[in-house]
Amino acid sequence: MLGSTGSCTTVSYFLHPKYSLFVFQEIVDMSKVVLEDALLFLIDTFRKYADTDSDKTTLSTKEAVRLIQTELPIFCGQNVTEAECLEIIDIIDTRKNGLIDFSEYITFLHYIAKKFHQDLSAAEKKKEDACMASPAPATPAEN
Ligand SMILES: [Ca+2]
Repeated sequence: MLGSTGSCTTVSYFLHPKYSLFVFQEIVDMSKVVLEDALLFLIDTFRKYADTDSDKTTLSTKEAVRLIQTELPIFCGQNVTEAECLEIIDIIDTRKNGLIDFSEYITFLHYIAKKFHQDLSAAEKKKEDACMASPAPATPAEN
C-alpha cells in the first residue's frame, strides 16, 4: 500500500536528485519483490546504455541501437539490423531530436509489453478454441 510503507518513503527520496544514486543502490539491495526488481532492471538498463557518452540522461542513436540489439532479441528480432533499429528509433524518438530520453524509452517498453501481452492472449484464445472444437475423447462405456 503506497503511502504507508517504508518503501514509499524510500521511493520519494529516490526521486530527489540529491539522494538518487545513493538511494537507488539502497532500493536495489532491499528489493525482494519480482515486480520491483523488474522495474529497477528497466531503470538500470536505461542507465547502463545511456551512460556510454557525455550525456547519460539520454540514449544517443548509437546507444539505442546497441540496447535494442543486445537487450531485445526476441521482441525486435535475433538479427535485427542497424537500419531496422534506426526505423524503430525514429518511431521511439517522438521529440525528433535524435535522442531517446527516459520517457520515450518507457513508452517504447510499454508498447512492446502491450504487444506481447496481446500476442499471448491471442495464442491462449486460439488454444482454447482448438480444445473446444475438438471432439471429446470416447469413454470406454461408449465403445
Ligand atoms: Ca547517452
